[in-house]
Amino acid sequence: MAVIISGKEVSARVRSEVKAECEQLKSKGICPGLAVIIVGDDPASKVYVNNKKKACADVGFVSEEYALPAETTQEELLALVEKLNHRPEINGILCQLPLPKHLDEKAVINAISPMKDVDAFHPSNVGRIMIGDYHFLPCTPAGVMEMVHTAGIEVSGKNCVVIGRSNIVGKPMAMLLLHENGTVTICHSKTKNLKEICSNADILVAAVGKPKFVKGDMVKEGAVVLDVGINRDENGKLCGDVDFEEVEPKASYITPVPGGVGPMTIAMLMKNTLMAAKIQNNIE
Ligand code: L34
Repeated sequence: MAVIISGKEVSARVRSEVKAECEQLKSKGICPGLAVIIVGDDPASKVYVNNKKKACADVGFVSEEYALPAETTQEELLALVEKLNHRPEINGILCQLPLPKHLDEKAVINAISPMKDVDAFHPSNVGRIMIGDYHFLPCTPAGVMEMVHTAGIEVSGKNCVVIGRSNIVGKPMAMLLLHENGTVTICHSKTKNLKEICSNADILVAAVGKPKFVKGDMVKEGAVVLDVGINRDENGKLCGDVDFEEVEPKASYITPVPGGVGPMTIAMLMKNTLMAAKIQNNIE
């Protein structure tokens, strides 16, 4: 029987902290502002962006949504980013990924001013994370770490296994675990004996993007299992990268999907936007 780490509860606490700090900033005449760009009509992206908008309203930020048609050109998108870079009342800029295929994600990420890059996807922010000298952490891995800290889980000296090596989750996730002195292994589609490596993990992070990929026989008794996936199963129901039914009885801690890492991603975005507003107004 595992302890279920509720992303709903932890994110509510983080958001209430952000809200309190936002009130203090407002008393100084500063109101954090976040611009969210979404291109096309991917239904999942729409849900996530809508959740971000609601979170902004909840903590007291101003948010602007730019819902652009799927046919938007690279030039139009870059022009919007450039305009937002220059607006002082906008502290954070986020372009929801994935973008339609004809658009160049890398170029868009590069165009966002690093100080407004609340996703921490810009190469200069990625480099800063690598050397441990950063302002922002990418929202999803930071959200996972926040859950780990809240549950009182010690990372130092533990065998940490991250399945998945994306720039957005897998790679920065491994780096954050390393910063806390975990012994980190990154697994991916070319990894041999994946099952054996996973079975040795004290802390297992699943960021594969495949429904119920992590089965009970891949998990050590008493392991901490952190599920970053959001997929739909054969019945169209939301599920993670972990087969919760099989894994939960073996784990000591586990995060659910939904109500796990997803809400944490949004809470950490609020935290980053608050930080961006403080830095841009020379507070702290
Ligand atoms: N630029 N693109 C950019 N930044 C990000 O941080 C993201 N991500 C990922 C996709 N693209 C991005 C998100 O926002 C994933 N993601 C995200 C955000 C919120 C939720 C899930 C993923 C979320 O709210 N999840 C809910 C369920 C939502 C539902 O009903 O479908 C949950 O409880 O997990």
